[in-house]
Amino acid sequence: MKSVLIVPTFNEAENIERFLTQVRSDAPNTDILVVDDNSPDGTARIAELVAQRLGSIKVIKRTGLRGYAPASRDAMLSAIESGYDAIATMDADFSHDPKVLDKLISLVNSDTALVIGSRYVPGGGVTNWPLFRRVLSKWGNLYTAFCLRLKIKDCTSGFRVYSAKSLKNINLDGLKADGYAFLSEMAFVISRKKLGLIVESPIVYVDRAFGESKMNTRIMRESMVLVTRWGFALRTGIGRKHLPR
Ligand SMILES: Nc1nc2c(ncn2[C@@H]2O[C@H](COP(=O)(O)OP(=O)(O)OP(=O)(O)O)[C@@H](O)[C@H]2O)c(=O)[nH]1
Ligand SMILES: [Mg+2]
Repeated sequence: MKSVLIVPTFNEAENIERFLTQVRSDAPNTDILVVDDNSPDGTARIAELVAQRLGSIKVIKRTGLRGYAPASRDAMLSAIESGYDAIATMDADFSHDPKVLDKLISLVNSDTALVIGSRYVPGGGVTNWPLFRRVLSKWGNLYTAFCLRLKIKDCTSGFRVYSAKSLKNINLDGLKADGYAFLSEMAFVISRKKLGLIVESPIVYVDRAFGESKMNTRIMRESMVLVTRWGFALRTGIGRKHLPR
């Protein structure tokens, strides 16, 4: 199975070289697609230098409107076009352990649409996150699963692997989210369209040691608004046109 790892980056100059080197050593058979949003700190340039050294790394340099979601969607379209079978995503800040990537990829088969590296199944967890982030993430996930009627414990984990087969059935350009709500939206669409099994496998999430989080109130608000709107539309039929398809 041909696999690729998408790594969205914004200002990850302190992490990117070590991250790419580590992924290559832990998952040598997986190509890497860095999708950078014109980071002012020169992340893309560093990634290109590492790519020259290690090979099998492509760097997409986006300009214009930045965002986790549009960057991920662009990279997914590029990965589908390149003929990969398994398309993984990970953060560049070492919150996700590169050693687990191969295992998550190995769980993709013809029945599986999405494998989620999950903090909230037995064996999973979060280390050194402040209480506020823990509560926000845990309750955000419970709320999301309730609204969207998903039997998923960790809808918002960015460490995951999609089967290309499932992605090909999604109109990525028609999705609504700009920020991390994209992650819930993808799980929601896969479930609604019955594109295959969604499997959770435990991961331990580690708070970043270098660089800054891009999480902000706008992104949190977007998540809350979209999930609530979709949950409302599911139950009442009002605003069905807002449902992702
Ligand atoms: N291309 C692109 N990547 C982004 C953008 N925002 C965040 N990222 C990347 O997405 C990944 C996750 O972002 P983080 O800032 O770590 O968000 P988080 O993991 O929810 O927050 P922390 O746990 O506090 O680090 C990282 O690799 C970021 O560099 C963006 O606007 N564009
Ligand atoms: Mg992070």
